[in-house]
Amino acid sequence: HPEQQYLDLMRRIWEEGDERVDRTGVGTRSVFGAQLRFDLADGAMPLLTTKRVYWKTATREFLWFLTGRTNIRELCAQGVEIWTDWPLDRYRRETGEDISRKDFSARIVADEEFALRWGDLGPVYGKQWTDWPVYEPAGNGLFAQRERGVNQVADVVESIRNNPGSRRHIVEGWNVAELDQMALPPCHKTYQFHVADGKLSGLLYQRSCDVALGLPFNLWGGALFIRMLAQQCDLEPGELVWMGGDTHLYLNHAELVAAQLSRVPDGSPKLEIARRPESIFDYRIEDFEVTGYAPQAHIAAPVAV
Ligand code: UFP
Repeated sequence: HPEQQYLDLMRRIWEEGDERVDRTGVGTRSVFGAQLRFDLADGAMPLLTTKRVYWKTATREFLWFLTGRTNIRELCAQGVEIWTDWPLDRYRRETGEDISRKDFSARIVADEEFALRWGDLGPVYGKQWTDWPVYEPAGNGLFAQRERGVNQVADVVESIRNNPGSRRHIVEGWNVAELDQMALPPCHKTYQFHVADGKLSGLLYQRSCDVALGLPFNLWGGALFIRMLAQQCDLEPGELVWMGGDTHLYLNHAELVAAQLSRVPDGSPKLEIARRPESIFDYRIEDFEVTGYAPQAHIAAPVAV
């Protein structure tokens, strides 16, 4: 079963990983450099069956990236709270107010001004993917920012369509000059695409990976990106190649690891895309349907912020 690769990676990290102090103070076991490969033929997706993964939440997040937005307001309005902890943390630090996450999220949705002030994550994925800033000489020895930046996603659609043999089909999140303005520097930082034999494959390079909580989402996102691009470019989906840099398990995920490693993968969930939208930016959540997904129970575990 393809999911066995994920479980083997989890076991290897837990049993052989180096124990390290990390930014969050929680501590991890970690290996450096890892690879997973998933065949996406016939609608197959790397959607874990040994625990329930909220693929719709991951899809909503992905569609939000494509809007270019970086404020959590649109996510909170859809009940997606995966980014809420970062702005919440900052709000509590700067105001000293001990607001609950639920109340904070509700206020972000209800109050646009509040959202503008407190809900923005800085120039994270969506901004870099669709509007990477460009500076041009302004004629006076100075540089001015061009009104529109580079839309890497639109460009990659064009390059896959018009120049499939290119080795430069890349979408990059790691804008060195803006890292310090981001709530979290990109984890799934580089996507590269490759066309061969009528099939579109994608490689995702993730510099830092929480294998228990992040990776199930990131695999879904990587495969979803390939599926949408393949549909837009009239190609069949090929393979998702995932590569991890610092690939780790948090020490407080022991119960999740034990539970998940005792389970056996079963079934092969498939993703159907109901409609072919006008462009890569026109997908809606209703367009995505997963069939054959009967996962084992969700396993909760604490997120390290
Ligand atoms: N992380 C992921 N995937 C993501 C994401 C975060 O695994 O999509 F946004 C995890 C990796 C790491 C932490 O445990 O979040 C980021 O911390 P750092 O920036 O210190 O690597």
